[in-house]
Amino acid sequence: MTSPADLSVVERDLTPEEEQFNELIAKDSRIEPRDWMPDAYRKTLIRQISQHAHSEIIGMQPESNWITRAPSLKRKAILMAKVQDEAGHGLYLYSAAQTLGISREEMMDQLITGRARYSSIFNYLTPTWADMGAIGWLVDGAAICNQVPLCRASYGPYGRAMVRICKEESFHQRQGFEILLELMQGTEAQREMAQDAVNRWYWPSLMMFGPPDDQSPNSAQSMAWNIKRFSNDELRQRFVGMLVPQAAVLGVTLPDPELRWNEETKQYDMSEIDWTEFNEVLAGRGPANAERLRRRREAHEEGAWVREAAAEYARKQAERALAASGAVA
Ligand code: FAQ
Repeated sequence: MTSPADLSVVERDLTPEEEQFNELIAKDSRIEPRDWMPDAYRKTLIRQISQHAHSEIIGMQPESNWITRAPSLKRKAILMAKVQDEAGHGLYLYSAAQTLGISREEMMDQLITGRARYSSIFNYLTPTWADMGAIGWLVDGAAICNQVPLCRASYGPYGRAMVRICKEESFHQRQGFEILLELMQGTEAQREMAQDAVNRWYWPSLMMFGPPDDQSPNSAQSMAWNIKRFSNDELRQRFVGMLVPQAAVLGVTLPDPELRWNEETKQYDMSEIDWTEFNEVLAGRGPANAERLRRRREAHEEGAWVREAAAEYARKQAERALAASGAVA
């Protein structure tokens, strides 16, 4: 019989490994790297985790752009720490993907040759300081909303990496909120700058949750495998519900004239998202796609000597360890 845990299995008797895998999923237990898993499960995880890792790495660029121009020493130190955190998230996630059998080199090659996806959100420009506030509040806010349920993802190394990542993302979200709050309590020009940044980042942050449910080819299977716990639209709704009271505290307006509470559905009604813009960004034609990849490629090339030096050091250490063990024996 076809199990709900593997929608791709046609009607036939399951192998003992498939039975065991399905049982673990049905019990909401974790799958660990040495456990048997269907190829499609492995592929889905490699796809999602590597895309996620690439997003963290490319996601350093829009903000690192402001490190040298942060308005005070305190802001500069906070921003540097945040950007470093994103690098760390990328590294945990690459490590989690490696446990599934893909190498770091292969993932990096997919990224720099433009064959890999990363989140659409990082292809937008950051022309003002208020963008640092909007990224923290909206982009990290959306990331938390999407990622807290991933702490319970069925694949152990992914779920465990997400626990630490989410703790750091909460700090990021608060620092963004605080930047906007300070600007909103400032001069008229600062308030305008904050509102303008919110206007530019609001819709792209809603697109981070992915296409609408009826156009999301991966959701059903990922939910059956307990990788995704909620659908793209469910999480998007939850995010908007979180933003409305926070926007009121900040004193900013969310740029959707149709946004209102619907007592019947118990959720917010909102305008249609411009999915043409989303598809354009995914096709590589967003405002900063080319720039982001160019910078990533350059950084990769400039870092070649570091990778070579580290590999050589590791080789020498291994050689010494071998010689030492030989000496003891
Ligand atoms: N951008 O069938 P679905 C961060 C693709 S947060 C680009 O719904 P799925 C923190 C999707 O890959 C950002 N592509 O796919 C930070 C699929 O393409 P494929 C990263 C998108 O996987 C903050 C196709 O559309 N977060 O980095 C997007 O079930 C500040 C069909 O879509 C994560 O990656 C998009 N927005 O659901 C860092 C979270 N949406 O592969 C720095 C983990 C969809 O079939 C500064 N990932 N696509 O060719 C997920 O939760 C899921 O993968 C979704 C997509 C929800 C993103």
